[in-house]
Amino acid sequence: MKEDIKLFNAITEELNRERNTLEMIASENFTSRNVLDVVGSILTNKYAEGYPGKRYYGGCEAVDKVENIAKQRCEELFKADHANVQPHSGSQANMAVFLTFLNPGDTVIGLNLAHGGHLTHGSKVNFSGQFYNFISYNVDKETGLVNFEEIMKLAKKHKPKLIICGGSAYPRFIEFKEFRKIADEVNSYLMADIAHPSGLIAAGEHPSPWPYCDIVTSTTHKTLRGPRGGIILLGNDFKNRWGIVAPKSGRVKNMSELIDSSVMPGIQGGPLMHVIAGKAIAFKEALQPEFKEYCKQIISNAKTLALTMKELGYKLITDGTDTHLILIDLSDKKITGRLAESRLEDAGITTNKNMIPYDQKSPFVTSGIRIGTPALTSRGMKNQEMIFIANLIDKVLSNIENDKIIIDVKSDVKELCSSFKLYENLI
Ligand code: DSN
Repeated sequence: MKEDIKLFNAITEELNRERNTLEMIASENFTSRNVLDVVGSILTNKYAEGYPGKRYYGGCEAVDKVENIAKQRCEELFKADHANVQPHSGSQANMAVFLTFLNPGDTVIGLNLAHGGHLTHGSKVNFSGQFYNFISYNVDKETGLVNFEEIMKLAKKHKPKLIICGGSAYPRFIEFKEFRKIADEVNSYLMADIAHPSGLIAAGEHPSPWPYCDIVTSTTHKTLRGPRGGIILLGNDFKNRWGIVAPKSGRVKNMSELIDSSVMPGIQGGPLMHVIAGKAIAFKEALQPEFKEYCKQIISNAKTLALTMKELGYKLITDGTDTHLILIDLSDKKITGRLAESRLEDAGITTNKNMIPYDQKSPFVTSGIRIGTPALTSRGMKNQEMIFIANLIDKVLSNIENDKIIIDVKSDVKELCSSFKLYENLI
């Protein structure tokens, strides 16, 4: 590897960045060394289109075991009737669910991207918004909370085939039960995209989507702290609620087979067996009692960060958080999200600019930043560090043009990072 000096240097640069800066992007995390090792293993060599015992290639005996281990651990962790561990990403997981439940042009209701939803929940620039008739629901202008009256009205008017709950920048618990009431009222399938809180859900620190949701998708690399990838989970109550009726006419397989065939051959070819092995490790790690403690600390850290930012005079969407993420409204500070992201990065604090609900600015500029605590908590940081970090963030944002202060903050950040070692024996 060291012979490929350009690439080696780029990877080393990234390792140093991860070690010496505060990673506060709410959707990022640091996997364990075991996950890293397995994702870099020889499993990347193997083609294994199909599923264990039913592959289109020879030599799959060992990788069949890997996938079965991952699937069983995933089902145990999330108490699911069936898990598909092959989606390459959360977007692929969502695409496979749409292929299972919908025909092109069918109506779906999902949270507006600008209000905390996700690209694949109907954005016009995404396949979801182009293939299906997505109707977006907004959060309440005053509270920033999902407005169930509005969703009920939209559902009665548009009679969706599928309702989606969950998103990428919603700081509060997803209220699965309330969504179920609406889905029942209009006889719609209910899907939860738990990409952000899945680790918290696995740890019992966020309400469970069961028994309310029919189908659940997630990524594996956010609060769940696994490798980059996706999963699909089928609820135990699906059969009770819907019987054996296949969602799309002419397809009479049971639901688990339908989901599997939507993933492969529906939208993907060969699974990434090295990543599936990494998922298996992450699921096992998440089944340990320490993971529950970790998730409790993620939330406690986020609440401390939120409270301190509020005390420092910042407005938070929904006035706080129940989870790992906080959305800061900078509109009254006369700073754009873009400038805040850039100056915080200069100071060694990595965040992302983010639209706030009813934002007047474009997605490239924005009026907000999103911050989160999963990665810092993985490094071992606790509430005391969160108070210190909130003050550093404020120092940057209150002195946005002052290079001297930004350099001082960068040095404080580096010192803090040096007390919370990351990937010590790597390279
Ligand atoms: N891009 C992810 C996030 O940052 O939340 C969602 O896919």
